Amino acid sequence: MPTAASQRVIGPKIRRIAVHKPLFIIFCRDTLKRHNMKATSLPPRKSQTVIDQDFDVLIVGGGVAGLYLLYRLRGLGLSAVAFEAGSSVGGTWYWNRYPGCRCDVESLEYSYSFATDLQQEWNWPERYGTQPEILKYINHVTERFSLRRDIRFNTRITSALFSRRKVLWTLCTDRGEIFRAPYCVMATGNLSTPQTPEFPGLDRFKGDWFHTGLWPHDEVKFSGKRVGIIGTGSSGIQSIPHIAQQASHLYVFQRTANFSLPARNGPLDPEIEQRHKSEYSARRKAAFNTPFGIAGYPPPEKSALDVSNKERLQIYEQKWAEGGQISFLYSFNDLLTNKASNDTAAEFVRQKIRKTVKDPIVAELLAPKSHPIGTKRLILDTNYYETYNRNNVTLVDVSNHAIEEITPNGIRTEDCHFTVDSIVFATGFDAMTGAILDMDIGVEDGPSVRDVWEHGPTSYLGLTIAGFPNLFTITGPGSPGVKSQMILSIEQHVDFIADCLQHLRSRDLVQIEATVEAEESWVKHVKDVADSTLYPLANSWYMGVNIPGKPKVFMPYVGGVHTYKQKCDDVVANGYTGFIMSP
Ligand code: N01
Repeated sequence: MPTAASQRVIGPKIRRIAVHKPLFIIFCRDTLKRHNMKATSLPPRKSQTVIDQDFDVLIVGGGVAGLYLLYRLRGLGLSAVAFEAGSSVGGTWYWNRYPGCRCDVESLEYSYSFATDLQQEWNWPERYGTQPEILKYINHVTERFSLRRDIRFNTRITSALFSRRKVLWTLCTDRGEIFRAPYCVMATGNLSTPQTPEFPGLDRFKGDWFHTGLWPHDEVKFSGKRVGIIGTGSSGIQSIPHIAQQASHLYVFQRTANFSLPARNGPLDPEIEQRHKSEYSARRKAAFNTPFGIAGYPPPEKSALDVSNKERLQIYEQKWAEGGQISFLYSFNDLLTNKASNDTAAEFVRQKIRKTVKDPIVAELLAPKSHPIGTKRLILDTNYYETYNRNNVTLVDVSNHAIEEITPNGIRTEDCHFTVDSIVFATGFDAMTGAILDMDIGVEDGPSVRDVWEHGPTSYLGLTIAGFPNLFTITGPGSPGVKSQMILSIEQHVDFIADCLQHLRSRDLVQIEATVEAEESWVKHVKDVADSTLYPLANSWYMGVNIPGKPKVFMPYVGGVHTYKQKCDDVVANGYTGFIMSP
């Protein structure tokens, strides 16, 4: 339960209204019904408990974002509680435990910057952190700053309702509890709703099946087993070489070939680490002046079409040898905006695949042709293409012969049956909006987020949604989050929110809401920027097309971290332009 300190209120204008439990539950249900929200997601009446203590802020999510937000709010003397569906902290790094899971951003970048001692003391063993190593780091941060005590684990938020009259968010949990606070922050992550396609027959499959994004905590052994893996995005491409080493046979079901570059992972050179750490604060600052939020890559000045074939090839070869996706995309200044330039980089990678994979038919199937390179997440791998030279690995092309059903002992495509003992779904996520739309979020006598987002997500800066006061989304759609060094973007959003709450408190204001005009103009800007790039040419999760029925809208802001941060800073410097604040 919250401590006395945590019961402090944020502003003198907020009044706590005692709500009688039965009345409150009726209110909650009826309001949800009015807005056509799913009443079934409310917990059963008899088990519902009003948590009779008020908080200043309710946080949904105990991942990297929720943890830093707890830390910041505590520093401001605000009371907050975070709700986490998992049994511990870590968010994406808690759930994604599949073999080979590691970050595709370098360890020295992918960490918090808010505590100098922390970043100096923590040692990363490898150039790219493994999932266990990153989870260990997140747990370390949690203990170091005593954050665990303000997190309710194994608790999923099912609904959130705002009362304008009371200036109060009311959140219901799947454990039948109700929490209230004037502010609510969705720190729900962008890739936290795993997507398993509805193949007929899965319920009759006699073997084991797993989703990479919901991997068991106990070790999964594939030795001696015939395994089928469906999906060749980042999760599939990272896990395939590892599963292939164990399985008696691995069938890879590929619908779309993806571009992957060698990570060139290895032990972190202590000299590089030391140098990086000695420049940490300058590097972190400089990162905000870059498109992807990572410093150290000089911006390219030339177009891929402005150099000779020989020079272009030399540059690509050098980047290929270095490893890393930003480095590669920084070969030239127009790889993401000019199709002809992009084609040169795409063809370079296709040639590498053809040279690596011995069977020319398999190589051609693995060589991506459906989208410009970099318009889907550019993947980093270790020995991915080499894995197809093993005798125990078969690539099954399901682009023309789709998977029709799961049978009791295997996977049936339109033209063949594959007998397998285990199936791995590396089929991705309902990205960016899935976790938010899984909850019934609404405003009394107003629409729900589901209504407002029916044709695609809308937001002001990816931080707030017009019509939903005192609700914030961390790295939500319309922000550069997923197209950047995620932790940097998370810290920027958390700082924005914490500073905003402090601003309100210092002026005896309690309510903040984005204007419809500001939101419309931002949504248009996000779209215009995306349309000036090649991104919309790919059927990616950025566009929502991986989820049947999801509106096709390009969701992230791709104008770059530098442009975005400047915009946010200007909004604040000009007195929170685009927002209405009220007492
Ligand atoms: O998911 P994905 P992911 N039949 O959506 C296929 C981050 N991440 O979990 O392309 C057959 O990329 C689907 O095929 P298609 C990273 O941002 C980061 O791999 O739709 N196939 C695709 O091949 C990444 O982008 C890291 O035709 C089906 C695959 O499943 C994001 O998470 C590691 C199918 C899904 O690929 C998501 O990556 C892991 C069907 N019915 C993840 N349905 C690192 O930091 C889907 N597919 C390295």
